[in-house]
Amino acid sequence: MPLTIVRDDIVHQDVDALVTAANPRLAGGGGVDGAIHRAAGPALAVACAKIGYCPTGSACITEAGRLPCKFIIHAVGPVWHGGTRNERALLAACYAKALELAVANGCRSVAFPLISSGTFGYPKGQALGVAVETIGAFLETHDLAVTLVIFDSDSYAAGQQRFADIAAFIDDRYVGRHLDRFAERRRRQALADADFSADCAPPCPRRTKPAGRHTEPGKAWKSDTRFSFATPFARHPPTLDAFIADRGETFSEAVLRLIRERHLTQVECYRRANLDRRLFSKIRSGKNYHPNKRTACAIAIALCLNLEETQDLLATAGLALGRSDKFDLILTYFIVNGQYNVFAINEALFAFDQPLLGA
Ligand code: AR6
Repeated sequence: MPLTIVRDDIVHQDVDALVTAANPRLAGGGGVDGAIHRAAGPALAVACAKIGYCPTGSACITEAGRLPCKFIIHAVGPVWHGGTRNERALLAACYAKALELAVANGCRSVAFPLISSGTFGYPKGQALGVAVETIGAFLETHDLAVTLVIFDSDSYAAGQQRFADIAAFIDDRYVGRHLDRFAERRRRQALADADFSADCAPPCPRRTKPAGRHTEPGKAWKSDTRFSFATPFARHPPTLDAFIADRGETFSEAVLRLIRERHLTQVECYRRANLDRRLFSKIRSGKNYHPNKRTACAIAIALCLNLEETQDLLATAGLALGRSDKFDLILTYFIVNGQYNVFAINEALFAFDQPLLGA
């Protein structure tokens, strides 16, 4: 099930459980804990007092007072001491414990703040990394919708610093594109000239199977999703009905074929894609399902497709990755570097203020 990262106030989240960043005495305080206690009313402090203590690196659960959610999970993160006192492991442990408590209490959805990253001083960029990694690992084996709520612009900027290499990749492409403007114009002109000479050549009845593609024998042009409409027809062109019917593999068919070819289960596929199970079942059962770009790209990531295979899959849905869009460039960056962790990609997309994959 999906992990979503949003910028918001956690008390506005419509979930079964809210996680708060507590201290070991569960005594309430400022930051996100203060906001949750104020919204929940005095009943929350009474429930906390009954428990009395929760060690660092762990979490406990109470009722939610006046808040509309069912539970508040009090997670106690570590105070930052420069990374010398096992802070990373303690932070990961309190996320893991909070997730276990949510599932054990029948929650289907839970929202987290960036624990320890305020009063407790954990560097925000690193805190975000620990949160995404721990929640991502948990979701590989559990069905739970998790929202990570980032409150302040500092956390957001910290995320961007962590992705300096992606920023450079994007800049390079932008700069490259502008510098290459004239070269690109010449290249297009050359292509147009080549097309013109192809049009003058004898008509080609069928396209041949392109090298390295996943096409079934005898169905070469049918599954070649990049069939060019400029390609001349045979001497006897098909009727419009036949032409439309012969449009090749749909997105849903391509996804099911790729899952089989890569020996994945469908559950593995939707979890790796950060997709909701119900959405995936629509793709599976709707032969003509038309995905949006975030969904189609999420599935390409789950299937570990290379760039050409990704473009082929996207093309079955009339989509493509280009060079003029940050979302596309970030996806391209991860694919060409062979990095297929959807949660890490979403962390980067969030840092660059782009829509996330899947969820
Ligand atoms: N919604 C979402 N996130 C928030 C909100 C909010 N309403 N308010 C703050 N944050 P902190 P800690 C972010 O200090 O570092 C308390 O006094 C905030 O920007 O709340 O774990 C407790 O009682 C930051 O990124 O928690 C403890 O004594 C993140 O939440 C101590 O502070 C965590 O900041 C815990 O310190």
